[in-house]
Amino acid sequence: MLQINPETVTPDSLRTDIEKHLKFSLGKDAAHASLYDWRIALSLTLRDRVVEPWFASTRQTYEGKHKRVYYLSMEFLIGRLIEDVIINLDLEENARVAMNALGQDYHAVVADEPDAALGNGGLGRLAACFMDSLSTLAIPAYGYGIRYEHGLFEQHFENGQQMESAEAWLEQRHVWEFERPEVAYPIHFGGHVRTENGQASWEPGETVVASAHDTPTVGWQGKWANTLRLWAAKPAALFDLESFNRGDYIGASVAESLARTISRVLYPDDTTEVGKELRLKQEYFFTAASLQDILRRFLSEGHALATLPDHVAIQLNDTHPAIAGPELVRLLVDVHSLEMEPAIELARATLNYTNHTLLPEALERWSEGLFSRILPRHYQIIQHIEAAHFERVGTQVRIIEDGNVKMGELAFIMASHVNGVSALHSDLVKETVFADLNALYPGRILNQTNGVTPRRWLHACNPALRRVITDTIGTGWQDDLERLSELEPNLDDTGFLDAYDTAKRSNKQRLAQWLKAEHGMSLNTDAMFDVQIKRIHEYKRQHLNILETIALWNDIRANPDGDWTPRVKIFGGKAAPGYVLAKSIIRLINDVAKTLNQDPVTRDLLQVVYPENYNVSMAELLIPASDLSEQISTAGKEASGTGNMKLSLNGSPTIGTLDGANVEIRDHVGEENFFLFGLTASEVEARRAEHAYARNAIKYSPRLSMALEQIAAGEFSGGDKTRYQDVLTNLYDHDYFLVTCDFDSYFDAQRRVDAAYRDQRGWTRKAATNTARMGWFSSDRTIRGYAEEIWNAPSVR
Ligand code: GPU
Repeated sequence: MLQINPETVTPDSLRTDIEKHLKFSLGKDAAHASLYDWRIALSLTLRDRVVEPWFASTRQTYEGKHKRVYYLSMEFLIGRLIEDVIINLDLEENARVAMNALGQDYHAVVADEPDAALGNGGLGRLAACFMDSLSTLAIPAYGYGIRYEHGLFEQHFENGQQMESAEAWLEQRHVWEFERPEVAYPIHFGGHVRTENGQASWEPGETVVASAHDTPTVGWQGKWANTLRLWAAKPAALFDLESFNRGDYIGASVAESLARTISRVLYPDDTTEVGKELRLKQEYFFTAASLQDILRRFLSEGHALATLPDHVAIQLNDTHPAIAGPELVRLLVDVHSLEMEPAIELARATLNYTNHTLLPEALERWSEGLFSRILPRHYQIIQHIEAAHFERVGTQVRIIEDGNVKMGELAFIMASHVNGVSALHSDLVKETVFADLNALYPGRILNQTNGVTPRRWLHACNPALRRVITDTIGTGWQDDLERLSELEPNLDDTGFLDAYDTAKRSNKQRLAQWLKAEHGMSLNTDAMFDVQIKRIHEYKRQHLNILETIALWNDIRANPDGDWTPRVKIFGGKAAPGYVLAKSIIRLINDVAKTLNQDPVTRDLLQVVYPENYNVSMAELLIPASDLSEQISTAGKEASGTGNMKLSLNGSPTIGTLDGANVEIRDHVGEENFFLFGLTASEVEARRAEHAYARNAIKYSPRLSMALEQIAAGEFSGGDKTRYQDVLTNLYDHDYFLVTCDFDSYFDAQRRVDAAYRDQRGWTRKAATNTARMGWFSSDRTIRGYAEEIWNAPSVR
């Protein structure tokens, strides 16, 4: 294990290197340097200090012949990297001093970095937290994904409506990566399969090149660093001169444009299926490149192919890389001449699959026509996999059915272990989507409850609370988060609670200042900050929240001098551009905000704010400032949630349903520190079977009826009675997510929150208890679970 040389990290040495980079890497002198120049110079200075631990880790893995973990994911939602590196190398203070000495504002420099938004939401952010934990735990690992030229779109509001524009993070120099032009693999598509003497060979129609870009991911205290390897698509030959000479000017650039398209843009769909040819090509592109790279590294160490699972564990992040099964078989059979059956078994022993949703619309399936046109050889191999599976279990759960290739079934059958992401979700995976396969392969499905990295989601984003914790229990909790339980004896200590409260207040001030400066919004910082931040989706039920807001507004207006608890409702999140109803919900929130915030009678008691373009960096400001965490999905629909963990950890009790990881959070923090409401997963199923359940719920809830009538009357839409027809029809006639049925229970829970918040000391105690009891939700614990129960890949330490 490498120890960082203390001489390379003093403020003076940092300053010297920043000046050197400014001059020699950027060609600027201090007098003419922009904020951007300073940021790049600081980043390069920091990056230099990651290289040694990175080399040392790689060397140690090779020398010790350690098993490697490969995490294949379409998304890595890493956000800004500068602070990650500063924190993990413990350089915060020295970097600040160095920048000050250079006349620069450290915070402004850090905030200049664009977010790397290479993901949509929870699934992508989980992958980023896992990379942090793998490095902190010194488990040799590679993350493999796509180097999208454009990350998740930027969101703007026009008249309250979501508008999207292309995100362009790579227009600025991406300093953290090292381009590896020598690491490049051909990736084929289309064509046909020729069979001669029983030997199949794939004669592809198109070829692009996958080119590697490596970002080191350094763990806590810089003791270990792994690699995030992202693939960019390049044309196989820059220009087809032969076509050009024949006069086929368009044909001459076809290969080039296909290549440029593949890694061009992240699909902006969260838990909904895409089903587009380009998406299939993206999935195959990065999976095939990663597997060639894995096999090359494995063979270079001189191992026999039969020992692959002893040295390699591959984790598939949802079904997006599920083509890894047939692709690995193809490499073993067509390239390395293994027989089909042992190749299937070897691939299966190496692969594992994580399921992240039960929503039927998210389960990937490809039409046989499309699939066999793009990947004809894989189509054949899947038929072999299906045959081997029938042979083994006798019954027929099919991979190819009704004209579709079903990626969930493929991933399951080709995995050693399948896991869900919370206890409830894993049980439901066994009982619902994979009930048949679970019976045929008992024991294959496991649970690994998600977690979050405490380095970014407490230490880095919440310095005020970090200090209170360290003053109370000392340091060391950052990589041993269960030590937060040592706060427990202080939960009745006035001095501790005062300090905790002061930290929360300063975080609320910090957020208010930022919202004022960046979004022109003014917040009452004495009010409760009630936060719902996540993708906009019917199952997450932002509309339940806004309906309750309208009902509360009505109650306050009816009795303005009542004993109200002032609140600011804060929303953040994007909708998939094609998700019409989610976009209506966004507009409704903005319309309600406009109406309420103008009401002189209520605006100090109830305010609604929805800053546009929610992203990781905004989350880092919102989460520490939150008082109440909204986790209000329809029970059975949220696989886990991870925002729920970040908010609770940062002292924001949850109002929520028994869904996903909420169940386990409530078990840990105690039911008195969690505001539970709503139907359970099994009650949801039963209620849906009842006749006219939504209309009945509306009829018997005067508050809900009134709120819906106000929307219908155009009260929030300048008299326009049709604007929210889609939302209303949905709730009256197709309320699949049971917003109407959970409304009263939610409204009552919110009033319990109001009462609890009025007891300020009692509330601070609840908030602090949440922090003290959330240690189990570190992604370090999650990764230990994967390492022991799935990968059999020990820490090198
Ligand atoms: N999730 Br599938 C996504 O963010 N995107 C997806 O495409 C799929 C799942 C989320 C789940 O909705 C969330 O409950 C979970 O916490 C997260 O994955 C990580 O497991």
